[in-house]
Amino acid sequence: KALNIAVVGATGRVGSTFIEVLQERKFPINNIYFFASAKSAGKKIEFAGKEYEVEELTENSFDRDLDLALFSAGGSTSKKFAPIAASKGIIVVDNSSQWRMDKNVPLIVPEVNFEDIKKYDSKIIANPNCSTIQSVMPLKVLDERFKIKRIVYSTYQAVSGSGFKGIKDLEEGMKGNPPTNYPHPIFNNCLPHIDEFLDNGYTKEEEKMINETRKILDRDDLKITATTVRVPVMNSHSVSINIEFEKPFEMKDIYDELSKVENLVIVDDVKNNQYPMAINATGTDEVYIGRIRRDFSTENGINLWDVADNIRKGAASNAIQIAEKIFEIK
Ligand code: 11C
Repeated sequence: KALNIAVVGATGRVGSTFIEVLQERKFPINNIYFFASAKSAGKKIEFAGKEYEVEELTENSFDRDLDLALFSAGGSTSKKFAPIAASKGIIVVDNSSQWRMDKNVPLIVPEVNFEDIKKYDSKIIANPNCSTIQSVMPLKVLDERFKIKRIVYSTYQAVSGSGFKGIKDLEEGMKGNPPTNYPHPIFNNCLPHIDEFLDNGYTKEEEKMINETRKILDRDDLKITATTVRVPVMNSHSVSINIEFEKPFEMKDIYDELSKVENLVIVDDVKNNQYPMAINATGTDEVYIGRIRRDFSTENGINLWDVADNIRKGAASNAIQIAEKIFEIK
């Protein structure tokens, strides 16, 4: 059945990728509507060879025959409007951080924990943070087999994670102009600072990675720490993941488990300089892992390097994959 869809935040960085990915994946659409703030209302969007006008999002926007709303317009918009859409029976897949840790809302990466959706009675489904999505892809199978004891995340995150304003700071920085989004230049620099600082010294991005990983793996007790860093890369996040297990393992078993995960691609041939890189991940929906090796500093540990397109698998594509599974498309 073809669906009636709303795209909320249609003119943003993720919104424009929703539009691309829906077309690429030939998502079955009957009617589609595009919403944004008053500032962007009236802009034109081309979709499947037809021109559409962006409408201002209001409380009445969902008073029409809709099956699905894809939201990526920030937390406060999702807070106000996602419950309005849900109250009208519309499935909302929300890319903001607003509902992720709500105990009544599932937080889903389809290849990892889609079945969790059945544990909730919620029309709102939360899409995790980009760096979390790509990081949990290899973790679930390893946790099931060897039981994870502790995780150390160190991220190398692209400027597209900050939307068009982050991209602009890097582009302008390359021309010698000062930043207007980040507190310091991002060109020729690394900023150990993503999102706001909390009183405990961590950033919100680090807190999201810790809390969301625990929820997706269903391991409230899991020890996790994270340092998240903005690097001068246009697109695709990279994450160094150090994992300690309760149980001993052979490296071959680690590879065997990882090779079972759908859409997780192992690129690990160091003799030929082959490992995952941001420039190769960009424009794809897979998550790439490599540099998989034993951590000799501890009893049962490994390190790996994990790369994905943060706007596609980290946001738009993951949300659309969730919708495909809910509506049993493909
Ligand atoms: C970044 N991870 O790269 C952020 C962007 O909670 O959805 C996504 C923020 C979020 O800056």
